[in-house]
Amino acid sequence: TEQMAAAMDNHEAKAAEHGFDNGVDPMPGAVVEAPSRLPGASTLSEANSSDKVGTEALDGLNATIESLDRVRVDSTGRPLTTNQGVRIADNQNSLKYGVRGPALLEDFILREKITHFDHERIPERIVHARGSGAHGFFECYEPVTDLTRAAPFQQAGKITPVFVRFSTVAGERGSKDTARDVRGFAVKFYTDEGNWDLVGNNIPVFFIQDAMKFPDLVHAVKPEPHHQMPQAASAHDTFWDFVSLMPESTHMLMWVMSDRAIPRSFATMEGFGVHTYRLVNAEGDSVFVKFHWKPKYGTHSLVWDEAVKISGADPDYHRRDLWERIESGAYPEWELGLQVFTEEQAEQFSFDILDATKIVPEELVPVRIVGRMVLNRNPDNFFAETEQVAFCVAHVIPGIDFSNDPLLAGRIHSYVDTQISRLGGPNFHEIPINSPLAQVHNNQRDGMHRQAIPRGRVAYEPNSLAGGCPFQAGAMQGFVSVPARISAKEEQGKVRAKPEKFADHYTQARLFFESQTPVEQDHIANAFRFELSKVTVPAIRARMVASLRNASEVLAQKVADGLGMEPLPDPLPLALPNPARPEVKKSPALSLMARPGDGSLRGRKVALLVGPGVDAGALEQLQAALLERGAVGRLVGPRIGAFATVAGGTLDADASMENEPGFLFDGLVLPDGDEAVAALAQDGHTAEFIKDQFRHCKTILAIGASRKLLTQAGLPQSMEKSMAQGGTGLIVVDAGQSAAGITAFLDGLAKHRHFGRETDPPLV
Ligand code: HDD
Repeated sequence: TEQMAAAMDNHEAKAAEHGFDNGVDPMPGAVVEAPSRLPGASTLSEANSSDKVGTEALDGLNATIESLDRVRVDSTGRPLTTNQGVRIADNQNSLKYGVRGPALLEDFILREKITHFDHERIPERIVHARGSGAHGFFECYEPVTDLTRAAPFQQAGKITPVFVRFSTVAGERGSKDTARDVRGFAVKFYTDEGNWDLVGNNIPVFFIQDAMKFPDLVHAVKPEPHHQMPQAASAHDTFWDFVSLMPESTHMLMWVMSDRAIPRSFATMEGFGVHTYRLVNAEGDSVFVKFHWKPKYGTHSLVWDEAVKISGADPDYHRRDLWERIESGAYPEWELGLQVFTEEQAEQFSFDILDATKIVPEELVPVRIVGRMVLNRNPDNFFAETEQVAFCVAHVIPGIDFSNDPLLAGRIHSYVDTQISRLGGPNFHEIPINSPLAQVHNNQRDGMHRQAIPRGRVAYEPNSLAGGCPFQAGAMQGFVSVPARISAKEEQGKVRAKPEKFADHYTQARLFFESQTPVEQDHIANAFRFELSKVTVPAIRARMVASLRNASEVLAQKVADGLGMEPLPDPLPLALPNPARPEVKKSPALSLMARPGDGSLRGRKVALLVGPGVDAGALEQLQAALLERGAVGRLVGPRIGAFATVAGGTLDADASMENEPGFLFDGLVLPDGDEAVAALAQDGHTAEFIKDQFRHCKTILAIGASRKLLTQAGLPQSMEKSMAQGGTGLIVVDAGQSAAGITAFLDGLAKHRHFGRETDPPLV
């Protein structure tokens, strides 16, 4: 019994090491304050449901927090130890024979430290290496039991914890956030019935139709193998060589050349499951479904010139934005929508629902909103959570099933497979961020890094020695695949071929382009122009323009003009000369402008320029007004630090024009105060700051004397006049009218951009 008591004591102390404060003082006199979470990190509902649908979730403990507490380590007040728990007396000096003598091989402390360090990198993801993650929850608005038995959709108010990772595709782990690229949008639902991973993108279609082409696509877009350039960019020969030879990629290219590929924030992009999946209800009836995430804050993007500049000044732009939104309580939020249709409906569509290069237009099948997802907790440790999280398309739960999409089929294999080398073996499901909240019981055994200690001598089934356990759950509780029949027409047996409608490569590319607003169409044309101008082989440029002619003559002509290409090359021959007539010719839902969001300013950043002798009044009012709306107003000076104000007070600038250039802000306020304006006028950064804000169509407010900074920056006088009335986002007011100016500024900021003043090439 004594031995047992000692063992128990030891056990409790062990738990304390991992952050459970059980009152055991590890070092006499040490002050132990071991918070199990970072201060300020938010938590969510204690019970597994919110009180009321649509309200803020309650503070308290959450299922994922508890399960991860098991392994959280907090070293506050603890002595340094080896990995064997041996306390280390000296962490400065290796063990030597005399102070000037040789280091000794027996120094197990040095060797352990260096050995661990030597092995602290793991392979980065083959694609989507650059990413950022967050915890949160999914809340069901209404039971969807008629369509699915999937656990998250069974009751209104049901809360399911999630972990989400956003990513770029092509760049390496340390590459810039604002590359032109697709964004990954991967959601892990820790449901009562096992983990469900919805591994999607911010674009609802894909480049290719068959997984057979995925390695080719990735090899084409990644840095070229001989010199490993360019990093995180599709603007190079091999990418355009490949896609111009693969007309099925044209629809996706339209999306990737649109502003969708340079989002302002992860919080302002849509998410899509891309493939057609199935929902299955308790009776076993199934329907097809497409998953949509609709951002509460609307869809907003950067402009290209801005994205390029941000990648230099803040390569972590999206990561920082996500982190700061969560820390400040401006939680990113999306609604989950389902597009549901039957097999019979699908057979009538002009496109094939197994083709991942096609959408189902929202005008054809409306999106039914069934819940929301809120991200409200930053990870404690990037590596342990965001890097080690393993999303697998094969992770589905009862109530969710696959379609026969051939791209999806390859993905079902690829994700589990890749984790085995990336995370070092088949037990990656035991890494805490990946382990389900649902219990795991099976006869799989051993392998690298096994954590679980299965008891008993039985690791097979059927068995009598363990009473037949673990036992098959049966059709009522277990996962049952939909007994889908291949349609009667398809009795060809094994073939390497595609259905006919897959050969319509252009109808939906045209639909996308023609559904954009003129500004968006211009941006698409300019993006093609930019990317193809980086292609060194003229024949590749010509082939791409030849392909675009099949989607839109207007677009092809614009791109050709931008490339100095004359005459236009003949259109590429069509694989399917007479495609079925599309149901929808214009889909307004495809425009970014269609989703302005809730009109709030949450998560926006505004620069308030200051200098010596600044008039602080309006700036202080603005800062308060912004804060109230969940936005941040930062004082930016010629240098950081305090500046005396006209009224004899001080304003403390926490940013300088050098360390936070203008393009990092969503809006700009220029202050009144003759002396401050004179000081700003002498600093060359000021004109750059204003020009970038102007060029990127952001809201600018100039108060009183600062009007002359606009002139100095070379902003067109004519515009200034026509803009004085507002509407174009450049607001110029006299000192006495600052209250009206503030109101107009906040309204302008809510509109995000003022493309009315955009010109190509830019005026300034
Ligand atoms: Fe993929 C990662 C999304 C096609 C093979 N993919 C990956 C991630 C996302 C997607 C979001 C990152 C997950 C994370 O954050 O860890 N991928 C997509 C979408 C696709 C798609 C929406 C088309 C509809 N992917 C696709 C195909 C294949 C893969 C066709 C292979 C046949 N994808 C992978 C992968 C990755 C991956 C190699 C790399 C790292 C990982 O899986 O975990 O297995």
